Amino acid sequence: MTPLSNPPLSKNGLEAYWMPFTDNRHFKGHPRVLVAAEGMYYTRDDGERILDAVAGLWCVNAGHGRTAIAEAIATQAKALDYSPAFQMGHPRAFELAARLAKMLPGDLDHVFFTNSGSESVETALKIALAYHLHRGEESRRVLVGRERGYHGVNFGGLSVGGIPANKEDFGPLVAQVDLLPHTHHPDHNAFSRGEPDWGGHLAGALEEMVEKHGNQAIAAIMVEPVAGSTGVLVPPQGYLKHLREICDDHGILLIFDEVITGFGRLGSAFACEKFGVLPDMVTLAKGLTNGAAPMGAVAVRKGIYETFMDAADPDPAIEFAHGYTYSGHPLACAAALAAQDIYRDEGLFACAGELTPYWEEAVHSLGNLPHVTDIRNMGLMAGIELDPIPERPTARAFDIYLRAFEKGLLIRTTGDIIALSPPLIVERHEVDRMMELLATLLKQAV
Ligand code: PXG
Repeated sequence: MTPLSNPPLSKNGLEAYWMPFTDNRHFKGHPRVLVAAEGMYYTRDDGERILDAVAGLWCVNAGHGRTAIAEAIATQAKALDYSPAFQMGHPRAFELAARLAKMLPGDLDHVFFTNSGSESVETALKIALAYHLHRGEESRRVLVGRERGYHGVNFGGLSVGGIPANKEDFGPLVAQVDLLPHTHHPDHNAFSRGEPDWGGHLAGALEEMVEKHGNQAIAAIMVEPVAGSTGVLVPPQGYLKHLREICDDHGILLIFDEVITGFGRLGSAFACEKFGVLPDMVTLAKGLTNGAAPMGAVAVRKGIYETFMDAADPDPAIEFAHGYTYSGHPLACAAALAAQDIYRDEGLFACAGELTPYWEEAVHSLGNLPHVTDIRNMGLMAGIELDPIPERPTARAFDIYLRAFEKGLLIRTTGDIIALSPPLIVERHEVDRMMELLATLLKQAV
């Protein structure tokens, strides 16, 4: 792609934009600006190319600058720019929902559209609460999440999320929430490859929660199959199956937040297939459109959809009082359909699976470098944990992030953990380059 011609940004020109999850004051003194992207690379405003080791923000699974997606968006914009989302439809939204329903396992066969992962999370939590109400179990109001879970930034997702720093300025949040313990215990599972063999029993904490809150109190539990944002925490062997069993025993809905793991990240279309566990709902976003348009989705099992349909008045009545102006936006649907064609035609989910052993060897080759205290991986994801600089948590990893950007590598850091999740088109020589650069940076780390 040809970079657009961009007037250089003056310090003043940076000021008005209040940037999300960004140290605005530092950034505006040391801006990092991207102007183009193609394949595995971004181009910076100084013309230098940057190797993308995080698929943008875990979303550009088919690589950047996919012409077919760009053309699908343009064609759609010319034909039908916007269609009201309520009491009306357009063909692409039905086509995309049917396609996702076909891709998803089991009877996860109805799809509600949103515009982001955060909105998918809110939507799923609201479906869970209303579902129990419609079934006459109105006592089920408790929503369960997990420590170190990330479910976006809206109130429901923050409430079931397990990152204290994201919550502390905004309370009171949703009242009836409880959190399971996280599964990351380096004393037992450091340097695991794939699923750690220690920790499956931690799912049993859900059983204890049922006792604590009462038999018909918990509505749903939401977990990321592999926690992404808090540093790639892979579930211990048997953990997710165990959660499923406890949910079945106690009538609790199991929601997998697959905003990151959906669309091939683990070598299968969805993590629920990879782990052989069928959740009641799946939240999606990011790779749905290859990052090319904002879009999210919630897939629900047939019985959930039918419960809403059966519970509503026979006279004209809206079954679920929820939705967004841009639910199923035509441009987003066009982008998503084109992205799904690419994933299918290029067999990208299988490519990710085939490259996984190579990726695993490559990331674990960094294990003996200075400051590295743990490495874990699954599919094309990896977390590299560093010991923090005393009194300055996050500073060591963030310094590596800044120097990586200078040297032409895009990584992501969270706390003192480096997170990697390259586009699924990544090739071995690019994996090698990522590891060479990271090894050099780790050797020079402060
Ligand atoms: N659920 C999960 C599991 C996520 O990873 C969201 C919900 C929210 O999605 P939206 O589209 O509202 O941002 C996410 C988002 C990072 C990082 O580097 C991760 C996310 C977003 C931005 C950065 O860890 N995940």
